[in-house]
Amino acid sequence: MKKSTLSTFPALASLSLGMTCLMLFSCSPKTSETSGNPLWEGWYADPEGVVFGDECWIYPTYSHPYKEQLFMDAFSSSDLVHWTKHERVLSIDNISWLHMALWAPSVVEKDGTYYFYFGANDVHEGEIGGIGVATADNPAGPFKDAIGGPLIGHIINGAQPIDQFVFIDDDGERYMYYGGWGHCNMVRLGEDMVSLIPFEDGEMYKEITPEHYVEGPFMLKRDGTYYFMWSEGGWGDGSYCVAYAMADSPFGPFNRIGKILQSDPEVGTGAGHHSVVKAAGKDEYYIVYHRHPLGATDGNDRVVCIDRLEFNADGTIAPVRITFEGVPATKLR
Ligand code: FUB
Repeated sequence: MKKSTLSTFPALASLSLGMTCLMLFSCSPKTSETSGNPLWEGWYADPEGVVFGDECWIYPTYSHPYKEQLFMDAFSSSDLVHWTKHERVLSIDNISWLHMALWAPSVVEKDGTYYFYFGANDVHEGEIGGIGVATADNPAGPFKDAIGGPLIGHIINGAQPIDQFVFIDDDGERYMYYGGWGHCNMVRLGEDMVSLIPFEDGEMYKEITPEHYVEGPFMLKRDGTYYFMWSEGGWGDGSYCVAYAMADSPFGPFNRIGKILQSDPEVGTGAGHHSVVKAAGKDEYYIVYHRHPLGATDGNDRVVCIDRLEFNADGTIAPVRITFEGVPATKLR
């Protein structure tokens, strides 16, 4: 796997980034003080931000036609401003049943192993595909298929098996929320992280779909409250956005409170499919998401951005202000 430092891009790359900015009228060059948005050059979407050690890692979908989505790159940073690209951390080379549409990673570390969950093949019932899992001994991979086929390969409760998010609760319980086509299920992962085990009531799949849910679930726990978030609208246009619910349990009920992330006609459109990272020891959160630059013409013209996620005094989430500046240099550990 190759590695390149984006902050030392050669002149040609800067020129091409400048041209792209000029054409799309909607990105701001990185300064040493702020990250700028988008965070780096290229079409990427569905970013999963996660903190490993003292670095923030972002694993996005390669946002190109389905047939070209056969690998994933990752990006790491120790200050949210300077990013290093890690090429092809997961690819068709190590997943025999992948043939297109590699989507929306979720990556967690447990006992020194990194587990990379992904959606593959835009699967329909009767086809091979769905949610898979690959492992590596470091966050840059290369990640290799852990079970030789999908972990979830069927349509259960109407949910396409894509867009998984893995959440480890404070008591060590491991849950996966997933689902496209307007339905969201949760499952329980075994201690091995590569198998499903029943819930205490014997169920394997629980449907927890909130009102207006489309895809892209994400869970954040803060001060004992479970903040469940998801994407609504259509990912290819400006209707895409993120809404949330608050609950006392990882099982919900998840009653929709309202939108927190959406288009800003002055900045970008279709902001959605996000994740959240937290600064250690501080009540400080950052939302990582994709949006279409102003002037974008194709649904896959999606770029990865970061902005602050803030809470109101009553614990609800304040609407996110999407920016060209991004966030200031920050140590997450
Ligand atoms: O990038 C592919 C798909 O687009 C994701 O799985 C959806 O959530 C949407 O963002």
